[in-house]
Amino acid sequence: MNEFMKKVKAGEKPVGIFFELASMNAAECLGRCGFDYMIIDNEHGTFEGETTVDAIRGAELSGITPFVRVREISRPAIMKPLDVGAKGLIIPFVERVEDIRNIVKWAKYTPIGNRGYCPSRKDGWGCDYPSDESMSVAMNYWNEETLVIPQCETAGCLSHIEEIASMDGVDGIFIGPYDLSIGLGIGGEFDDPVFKKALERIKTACHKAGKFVIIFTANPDAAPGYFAEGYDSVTAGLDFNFYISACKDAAKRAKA
Ligand code: 3PY
Ligand code: MG
Repeated sequence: MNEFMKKVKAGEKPVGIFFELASMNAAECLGRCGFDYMIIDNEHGTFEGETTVDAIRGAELSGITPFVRVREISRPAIMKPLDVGAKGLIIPFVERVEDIRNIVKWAKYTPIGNRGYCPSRKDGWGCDYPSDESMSVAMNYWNEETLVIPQCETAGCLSHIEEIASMDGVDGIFIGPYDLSIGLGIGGEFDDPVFKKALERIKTACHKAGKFVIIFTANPDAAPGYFAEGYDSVTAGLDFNFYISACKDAAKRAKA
């Protein structure tokens, strides 16, 4: 079973981080910091196909689960990170139920979707199949092993969240608070009751459908509060913020 899913099912409260720095040495360092997963950010970060696969290798080497946030809702943007070894996809800016139908079609093999089949890096170039019994055994294996996690961060997605969360092929939902607040016309006003009600609606929809829900915060100290409220996972920050603040602090202390 997918390592992240295993932890969610065991109630272990996995914590992740966005990986933006795009240095493969940084990927290896991040794997040694205690996070459960890192999200290689193809939306806001500087990654391309080749740098994404190297970051996945770095994550694998240091034992942290590699997720990829895709750049857009298109077949190549969704299929390629899975073929090179991502264990889950975060899909930004979903607005319609139709978007989810396409995402599932491209990310899950038949009978759930219609993902294109080819041996690739994900299965050791065809040498590491979980079973040599049949293609359908392999397809079922990968459908479970690679998670589809659309972001709820638009008013459109929020208005259909009950339907979206219950769709076959959607493993969980990732809340993007920045964009969701903008979409609700209250950018950055995270204490606004409208925003809080939206979060509650998403969490309830996910749990009613038996799906997990992840929330992002830039502040790691907020994570325990989110776990207490019942979120299954928290993505607690962007790597460069920690890098900058630790380096600034080191320089300041050295010059004191
Ligand atoms: C958001 O808050 O909009 C996100 O996508 C988290 O990075
Ligand atoms: Mg966003």
